[in-house]
Amino acid sequence: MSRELKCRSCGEPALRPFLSLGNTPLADALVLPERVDEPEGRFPLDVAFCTGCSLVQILEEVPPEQLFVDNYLYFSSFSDELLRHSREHALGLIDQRELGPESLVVELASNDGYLLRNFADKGIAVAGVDPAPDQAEAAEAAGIPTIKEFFGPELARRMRADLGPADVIIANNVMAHVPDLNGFVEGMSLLIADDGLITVENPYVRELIRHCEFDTIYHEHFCYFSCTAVDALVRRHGLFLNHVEFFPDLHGGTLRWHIGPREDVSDVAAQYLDQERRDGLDTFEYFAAFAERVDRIRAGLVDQLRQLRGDGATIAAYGAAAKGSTLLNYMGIGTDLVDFVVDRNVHKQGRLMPGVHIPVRDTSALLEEQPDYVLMLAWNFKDEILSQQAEYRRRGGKFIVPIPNPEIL
Ligand code: DWN
Repeated sequence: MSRELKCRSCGEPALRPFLSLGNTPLADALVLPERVDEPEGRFPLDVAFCTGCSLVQILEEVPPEQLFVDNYLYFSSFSDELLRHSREHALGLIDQRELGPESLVVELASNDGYLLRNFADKGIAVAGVDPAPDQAEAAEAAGIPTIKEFFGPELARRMRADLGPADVIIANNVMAHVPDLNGFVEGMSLLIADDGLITVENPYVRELIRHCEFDTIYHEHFCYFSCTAVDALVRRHGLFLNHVEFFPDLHGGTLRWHIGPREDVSDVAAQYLDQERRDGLDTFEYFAAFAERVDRIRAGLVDQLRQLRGDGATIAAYGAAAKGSTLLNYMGIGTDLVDFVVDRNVHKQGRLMPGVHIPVRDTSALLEEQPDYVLMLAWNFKDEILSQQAEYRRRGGKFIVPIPNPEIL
């Protein structure tokens, strides 16, 4: 249900909508073929800017149990690039923080243990938190203790009492996914040690706007963060945004915010905050023209696919990604244009894309069927996928990268 227009962070009735992507199905709720005739939930996907604290957020609030517990199919370990990035992050923290057997590292949204295993392999005590049952089970099977609950102040207090304060808390691609944003941050402030470090990674809203990454908007992502919005959010809970790292190629442009209970703001963090003020990320005007740009992409891509199809070309897609679901549904791209989607995630194979019901197959289908074109829905892993599909391309197959402007490779 659409909630009263109050900001999820500061609580002010100061939200100004700037984009509507229509009523869309849940992006990760891939459909079992035998249930294709059952009604699929569709929810408004409208995005607003808070003129009080600069947080960009969607207006609809789908219950997190429906998003992340009932049949959540996302497993982090299906991307080599993400595994490499995570390992580098872990080894860097072990070195910089001089972590050892007496240390405690907690990851919020630990998924299948893809990141914490880098700490556990070094004998460092770890605790994962993830309510998604299948992912938590996979983590436990890999020897990563995982608490199958949503994180908040109450769980933070229990964890601190049972395990002690955390030397490091890692929260990658989760702070954007929590409806109770203040409860989540308060929980981190309760669990972190006085000299501890919290690292939070999320896509950077500046990159979403710059590269028109509208497809990264879906109901799992309640918020889309700038440094300005994160700074206001954490200070409300006695925490400080002390440093920022930028990863331009991860998920379309990701920031890693270094947050702690002691104020020690680096020059880099100060520069990000200052640059955002100069660029206007704390104003509605920065976001006002985005909808128009999104519609231009829609018109261009759909026309291009229709023209290729009309010329007799065969078209498939790569990546049964949540972003792919947003793009296909917003653009109305179905089996009239795309025959099938391929994906390495075995839990997604054999299902149908939400809403448009395009079948998902194993990536081997690209060589079996050799479609003329493949729409790259998981464009954020472009290099990894192009390298992996060198044989398909050698045989003359071409990829269409839809964002920021349709490009044929
Ligand atoms: O925030 C989130 C981001 C981080 O990941 C989650 N809420 C949901 C998820 O969003 P997504 O599904 O858009 O993420 P990905 O990781 O961009 O999806 C990529 C898809 O492509 C996955 O289904 C895995 C698949 N894949 C593949 O088939 N072959 C990925 C790679 C790299 C590959 O080589």
